[in-house]
Amino acid sequence: MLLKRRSAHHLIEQDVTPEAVYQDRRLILKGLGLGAATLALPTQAGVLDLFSGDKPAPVATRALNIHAAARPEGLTLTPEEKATTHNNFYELGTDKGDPARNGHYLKPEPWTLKVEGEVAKPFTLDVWDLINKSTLEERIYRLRCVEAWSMVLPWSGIALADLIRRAEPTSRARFVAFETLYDPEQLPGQASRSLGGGIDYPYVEGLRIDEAMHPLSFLAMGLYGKALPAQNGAPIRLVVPWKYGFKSIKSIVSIRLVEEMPPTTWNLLAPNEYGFYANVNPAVDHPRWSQASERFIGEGGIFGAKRQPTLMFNGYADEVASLYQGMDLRKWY
Ligand SMILES: Nc1nc2c(c(=O)[nH]1)N[C@H]1C(S)=C(S)[C@@H](COP(=O)(O)O)O[C@H]1N2
Ligand SMILES: [Mo]
Repeated sequence: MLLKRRSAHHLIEQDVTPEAVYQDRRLILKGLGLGAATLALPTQAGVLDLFSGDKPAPVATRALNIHAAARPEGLTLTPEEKATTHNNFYELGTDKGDPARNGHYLKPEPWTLKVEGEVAKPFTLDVWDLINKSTLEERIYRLRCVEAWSMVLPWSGIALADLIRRAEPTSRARFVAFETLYDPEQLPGQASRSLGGGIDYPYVEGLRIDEAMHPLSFLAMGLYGKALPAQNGAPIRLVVPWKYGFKSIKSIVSIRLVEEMPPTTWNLLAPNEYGFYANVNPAVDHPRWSQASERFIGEGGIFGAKRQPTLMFNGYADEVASLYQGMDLRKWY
């Protein structure tokens, strides 16, 4: 069991999968697909399709009603095309280009999101009703993946605190647990361990309640002024800009207020590498690579990307450092 998890993990957290390996794996998976009857997969066609790589990336076209953020001068945004073709969304494949190619499986409309658990007023949200009837706020946030690349993007959405407050958390609510949709028909990587990078789905994440209520914590429904493309977590995903990208769980169906610290996907997979807190911290190296610098994805992509120093709390220390006062951040990584 442990061995299986380890090897899957090494496969998926490589910084960039060399093209040759990628091509190889596609062939292997295609071969596997031919014998798919024995595997627990949605459809054989689905498997072949998942890694066939010949579907164009779906393009998000629906414009949102947003209150646009000012573009600070001298700030370089990651181009939209980069943000929608270099993704981590293992349910849609483990290579960076897979989610864009496989996004067509996900049907983000209609979509309901439950806010439940330790609350006085649990509710079910019709996400498209919210999108269609609100003016979403735009926020320009840095997102830094633990794999040492970063992007700066204009997200549109609402403060996470707004939604949580509506449910009136009880005094027992100390943490917030998030869950991604579980549906192997829509997220084919969930159909087997190997397709989904060794993860036990659904993908789950969590925050302490004060982190969740912090004004920076954001539920994004748009990117670049348009509804989220599947590969970026349509129709609603979390963005917690001071934490590693994996905290920013995609395609959320449940937000549950809970008493105990909830399990989180990457912590379950490799507890010595990924803790519950997952704050961006240049002083604490990942066990297998340095955290001191990162590559900013701008024009030109990952290989030509500019190296820059990693900032404590991803540059949001002034806003969030106080949340962790008195905590040993080497222990609570
Ligand atoms: N459900 C789900 N959410 C997820 C992931 C995933 O594999 N599944 N990957 C995470 C990781 S590791 C990162 S870096 C970000 C990437 O978000 P982006 O593709 O919009 O840049 O999504 C996060 N959310
Ligand atoms: Mo990540």
